[in-house]
Amino acid sequence: PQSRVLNEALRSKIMSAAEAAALIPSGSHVGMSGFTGSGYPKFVPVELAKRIEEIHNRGEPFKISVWTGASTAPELDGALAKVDAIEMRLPYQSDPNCRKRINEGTMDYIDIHLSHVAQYVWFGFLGKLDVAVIEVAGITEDGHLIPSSSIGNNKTWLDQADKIILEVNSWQSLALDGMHDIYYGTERPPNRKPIPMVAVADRIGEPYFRVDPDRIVAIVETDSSDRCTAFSPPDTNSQLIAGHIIDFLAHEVKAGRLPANLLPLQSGVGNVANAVMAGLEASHFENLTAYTEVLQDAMLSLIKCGKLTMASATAVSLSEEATADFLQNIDFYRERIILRPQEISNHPELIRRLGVIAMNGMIEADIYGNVNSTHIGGTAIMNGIGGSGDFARNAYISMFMTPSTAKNGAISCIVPMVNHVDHTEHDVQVIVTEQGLADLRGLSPKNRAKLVIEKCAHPSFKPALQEYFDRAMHGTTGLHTPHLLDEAFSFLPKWAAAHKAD
Ligand code: 0RQ
Repeated sequence: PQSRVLNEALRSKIMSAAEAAALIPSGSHVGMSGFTGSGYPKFVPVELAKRIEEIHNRGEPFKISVWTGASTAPELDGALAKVDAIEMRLPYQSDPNCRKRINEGTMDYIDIHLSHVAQYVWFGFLGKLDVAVIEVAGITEDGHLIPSSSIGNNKTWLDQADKIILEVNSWQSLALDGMHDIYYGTERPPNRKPIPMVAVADRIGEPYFRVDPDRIVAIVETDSSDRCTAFSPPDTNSQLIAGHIIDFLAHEVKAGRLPANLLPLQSGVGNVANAVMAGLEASHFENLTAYTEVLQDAMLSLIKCGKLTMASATAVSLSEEATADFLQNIDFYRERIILRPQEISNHPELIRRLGVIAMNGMIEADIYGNVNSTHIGGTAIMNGIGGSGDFARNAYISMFMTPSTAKNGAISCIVPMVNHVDHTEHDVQVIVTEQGLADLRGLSPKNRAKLVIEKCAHPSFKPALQEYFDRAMHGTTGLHTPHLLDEAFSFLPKWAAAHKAD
């Protein structure tokens, strides 16, 4: 196949993945591409893991810090975590090997709002970025980079890194060209200007990444598919959650608080979020738009059937089946999808201005509306906050959803007090489980508690939660947010026992 490195001068930098991996020294901060299993480098991290394992086998230390857009795949997080190559990881992961290392204490992890990452690097808060390893779909004759299936923090990594390694992946469609919108107008305070976007469809940037050719130290040609994780078909609980959300949205339209075609939708990661989008396809809503970070299968299907007219995201993260459809009909989708840097897809200014309706998954919520999206048992990380906080705090309406129980009904996902807080009661307006939907807007803490217990708790935990709340009403001095602090984390024996069993 013909090389996708069209720039003459850059061709001389083509080398093998092993040669490129050898250019990454121990102790480096390495910014890699990748967002929710798409657009991550697929060869260099694997070769780097091999090299690090050999070095470890000789008894010598070698670790790097890995910064990305969001989660990646077995070839990146998996390969490096397995050989204990990561000193520090940020800002999001969902890999089983990474998770294990973090929870056993052999890898450090900083869980950061996804919109903050790029600016933290520009501010110098995270130290110097030494190396960037970025997957692209091609290099143009004049040396510009055609982004691949995710953008994430790539613009910042390319601008900031001392050394740049590019993976040019011919699996990625060259017809992606034109789908991206890279905004180069972000400045540091005090020189920041308003971001000139007032509608989801606005293009405010350029189709390509600019890059300083002198800092490119290696180009590796690859041909390998994205992670393409399959979604499970919506189960009963997800369908019920979707149903409650759709009824709520219809009610908001009737009440005059939302236009008939709603406002731009944001949908989080995972099966439940995907099911809600699938539910919208069967609903009466039309002319919808999305301002989100990840475009999953059900959203693609909403575009295909014409219900979703425009979607902005930072990554397309599709199953194999949906990927085939995406690639086959890419000219159609290119007119309807814009991929942006994550600092723009998740920007508080834009989320607030556009009036985004945010829908994110959670691990648990408490009766007062605080949400835990990241921790199991208060101490172990699951994935990370991702973009949920960027959207929740700035949304027009912010919803969190979960089945009412986990682990085959042993654990209640509605608890007296969350054992880790990601989204405070101030950022959470609607809580949804398969049992029902609690609209917490305009309610005091005590009225929120009554509604969350009534609408969202599973019947097998409802009496215990109600009893906790009733006793708290008489057992504390502060009746603004009544709690029994010595019982708040362990009042349900089943819940406590199941956590211990984990
Ligand atoms: O674990 O598979 O081992 O049983 O948590 O739970 O029900 O499969 O839910 O896939 O929707 O994920 C919050 C993790 C939900 C996700 C979270 C266990 C449960 C299972 C997953 P098992 P489900 P989902 C934009 C938005 C943060 C990032 C975000 C997430 C596993 O939505 O990572 O929102 N969100 N980003 O058994 C013990 C409980 C539990 C529990 C669930 N109460 N106690 N275990 N589980 N509840 C996208 C990006 O930022 C990229």
